[in-house]
Amino acid sequence: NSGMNLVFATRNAHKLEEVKAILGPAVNLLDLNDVGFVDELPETGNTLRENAVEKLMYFVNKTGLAAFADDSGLEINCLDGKPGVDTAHYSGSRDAIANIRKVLAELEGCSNRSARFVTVIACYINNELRLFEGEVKGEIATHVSGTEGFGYDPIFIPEGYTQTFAELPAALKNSISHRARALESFSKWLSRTE
Ligand code: ITT
Repeated sequence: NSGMNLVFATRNAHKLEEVKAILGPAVNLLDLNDVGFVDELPETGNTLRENAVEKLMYFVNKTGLAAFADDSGLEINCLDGKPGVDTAHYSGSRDAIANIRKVLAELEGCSNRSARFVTVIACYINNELRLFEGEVKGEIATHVSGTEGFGYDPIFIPEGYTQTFAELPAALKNSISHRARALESFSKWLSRTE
């Protein structure tokens, strides 16, 4: 490969697995363990963009290494865009089942179940900070189905499909997801800068 080492600053093993599958061998991807980074990444912002930059720059300022971070969220129209920045711990914990239960309870009585997943990738390479975004529109199911993926995948039905991300094959999710779309722009930009 190109030999460019790039750290993915995340503690989420599912994200790491997806990003590895999507980027493939074009990028020499390292994770936080590979570089011995143990600090927690701060996320105190009010937007996904702020949080992506905050996580990334905390890592970059401490290590000086080229890196990127992913901040993602689920935005549900009938909940005015919630859970949004609170997606990871909407129920007060990071427990996916509890988070899903809270969303389903709040959506009782909503006839419009439309939503979107958003990913913001922030990267810092060659002293340059860049942001890339991706989204996938869809609907929140009325109940949980499937075992693939992670987080809210068992209740998210992407537009054009009838099954949730947790029922669809991982390779399909990785070709249409918010994360795939953001990584598509990111890797295009990468191939031009190398
Ligand atoms: P890092 O900050 O360490 O990367 P995190 O899990 O805290 O990991 P976020 O702050 O971006 O990441 O939280 C995003 C949450 O959104 C995540 O914990 C999941 O609950 C959910 N999420 C993100 N991407 C998802 C996906 O592809 N499918 C289902 N749920 C997803």
